[in-house]
Amino acid sequence: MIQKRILTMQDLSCFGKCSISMSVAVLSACGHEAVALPTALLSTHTSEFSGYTFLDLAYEDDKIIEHFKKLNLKFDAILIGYLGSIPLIERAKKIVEIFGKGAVVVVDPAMAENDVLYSGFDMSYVNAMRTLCEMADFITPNTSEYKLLVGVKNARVLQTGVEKDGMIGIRLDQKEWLRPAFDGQFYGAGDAFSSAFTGLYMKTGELEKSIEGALDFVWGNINATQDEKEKYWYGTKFEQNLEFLVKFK
Ligand code: PXL
Repeated sequence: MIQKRILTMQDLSCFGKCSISMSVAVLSACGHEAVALPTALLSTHTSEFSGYTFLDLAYEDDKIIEHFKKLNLKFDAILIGYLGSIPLIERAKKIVEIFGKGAVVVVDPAMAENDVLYSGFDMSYVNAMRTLCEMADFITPNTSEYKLLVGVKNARVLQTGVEKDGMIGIRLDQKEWLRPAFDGQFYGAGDAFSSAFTGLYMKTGELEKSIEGALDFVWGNINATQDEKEKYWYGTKFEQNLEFLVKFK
């Protein structure tokens, strides 16, 4: 297998099984070289935790981008996840402008859940996110984010968390892939999907197979977590399921 180099740009939430720490693990399990560009440093993710710290790294990212430019780094894919501020959305757009040519660009517009914007976001964030999404090849909004992004042009839309008759899954155009749904909220499932989809797509080059593989990975993570939901209320037990991605062909 030819190894691909994938830039993953999202926050580092120290505790919480999501974002960049999960993304590096997932992309590596798919066999790729993951280049981690943190957008913000938080003590935890922002869902259900209170008192979390948040350091915006936009100015540091400018210096990192300049250094990457000097090194003439090239990426086969760019995956953009949770950003955290409008200046960070601007940095993500800069990344796509500078390094996006010839790369597959995936944007997970992580900003809302259950029709509520994540803590700290407002409509100006949503509008800025729309302009970033128009620069992507693929976007992976959940149903709440999908509604905020109606009318976005250019990107192909992999809608996550699509629910139907006790089933849940992914929609692309008119096609759906569904699995039995679990009760409750599983944080980081969207992050796992966007990373696994990017990793598997760059591994196989096959769109539908990669969607299905990423969905199976996420479903397996949730299945492994549901019995210990009290203990792992903040994220999913994805680690022992990484093997699925290693073996995926
Ligand atoms: O899982 C999405 C996510 C990523 N990063 C941070 C978050 C969230 C969701 O709440 O708060 C910091």
